[in-house]
Amino acid sequence: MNRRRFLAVSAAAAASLRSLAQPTKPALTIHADKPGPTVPTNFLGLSYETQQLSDPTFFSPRNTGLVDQFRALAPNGVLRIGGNTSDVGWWKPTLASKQPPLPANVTLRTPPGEKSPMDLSYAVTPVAVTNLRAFLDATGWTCLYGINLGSSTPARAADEATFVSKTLGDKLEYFQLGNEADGFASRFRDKATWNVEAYLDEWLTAAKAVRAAVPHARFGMPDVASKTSWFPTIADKLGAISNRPDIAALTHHYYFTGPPSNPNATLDNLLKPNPRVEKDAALVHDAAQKLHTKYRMTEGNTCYRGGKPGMSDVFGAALWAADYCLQLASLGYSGVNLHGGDGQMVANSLGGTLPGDALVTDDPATHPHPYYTPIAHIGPKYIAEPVSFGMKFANNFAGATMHPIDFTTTLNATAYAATLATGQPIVAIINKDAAPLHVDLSGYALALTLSAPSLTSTTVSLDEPSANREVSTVPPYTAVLLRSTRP
Ligand code: BDP
Repeated sequence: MNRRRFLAVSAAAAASLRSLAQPTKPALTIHADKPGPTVPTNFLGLSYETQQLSDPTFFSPRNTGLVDQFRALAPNGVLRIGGNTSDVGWWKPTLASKQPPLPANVTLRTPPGEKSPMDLSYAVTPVAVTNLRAFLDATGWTCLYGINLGSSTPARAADEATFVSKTLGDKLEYFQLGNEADGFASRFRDKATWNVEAYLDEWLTAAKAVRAAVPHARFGMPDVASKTSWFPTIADKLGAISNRPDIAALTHHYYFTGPPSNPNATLDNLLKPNPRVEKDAALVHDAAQKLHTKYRMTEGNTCYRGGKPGMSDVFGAALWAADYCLQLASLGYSGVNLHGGDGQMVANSLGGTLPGDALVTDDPATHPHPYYTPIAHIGPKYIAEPVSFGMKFANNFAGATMHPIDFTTTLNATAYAATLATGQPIVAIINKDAAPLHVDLSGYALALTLSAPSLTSTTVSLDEPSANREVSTVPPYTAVLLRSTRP
């Protein structure tokens, strides 16, 4: 079965889920004879601001609390380094190096209420990259490395790429040049002339400079914030260039909603079926096919501008993350990176503040910063936040081959089916409804339950059952993983 057909079947399954012709009994049919996409073993990832590298002790094997959390989340995930701060960092190859002036193509703008982007600039040093390599070795993870395109030059990008490539070696999956270039007109470029063609010109010049210095360099691009409408043009224009730089993946971002003050940023909306996900998937899938490459969701989360307290940092976000990651897997994505990190770094990516702080009624210091981060840094400790439990649940599909399903229920629930590399069939059922979901799936036993005392709970459980048992009911607001008991 080709991917297009798989997407069509998935879309049909989603449509039937919302169907008004509601049957009395939910029905789940797994098309086990139809292999869909295989989920890469390094499907799961995290996204951090490049500015984390301004502190070389952060991504370091000595930062054992962080190392432990990465390892607990996934044995071989992908750390994406980028975000808004990647376009204001500068490469400082030696202690004596001075910050270079802004290149002539930059029209600096400061979004209202923010600090000027260049007031937030910082240096990336060789020691930070060397420590990053050791951190990747300690965690078993690899890296997508973001380099400044917004306020730098191709020659500087090539210099940094040379050191990064040499130092990270096979821990480097690929480079990304520029973060969310579809938004450059609000900070770095002339509004009148900035568009997908202008971006491609600049990107190609920088990517070719990097390739001249690092001949085997590979790239993820365009890393757009929201203009997935750029994909058809990118596929056409790059497709016509025979010696184009090696594109390892087409990449885009996705935040469910934002900013935190948006009244639509609610748990109720977060958990509803979301047609945007399939729309973006169809665009990136078609473009990737034309360029014979993969596609990855390299940065996203529940609510942009740092997340929303009470939505991004509670159990509802865990159910969202489990469902979203598995939906992307079923749609053929090669991976997903949810954004987070240290509060100050994400605040800097937003001009200096986290607007979610204004919505907190108790001491903001007791909350994770940013509010959506999968791994929080509170005091000296690194803490697994609800969203990371949903990711971990989804990661049980790493290495598996997805199957199309027909799932019909009157409730707000989703299901995903796959065959593990070992040949064992698995099914995830995510009940996002306030009512219990009755299931009739003989030959499957409970393997894992993702649950919490309530949707707004800040503590989450991911439990293995003590005894082998079939499941006839998925409780309200609960996700279960089932494994086939048939040999
Ligand atoms: C994205 C930026 C990232 C921000 C995030 C946010 O790439 O740097 O931290 O939004 O708004 O657009 O939370």
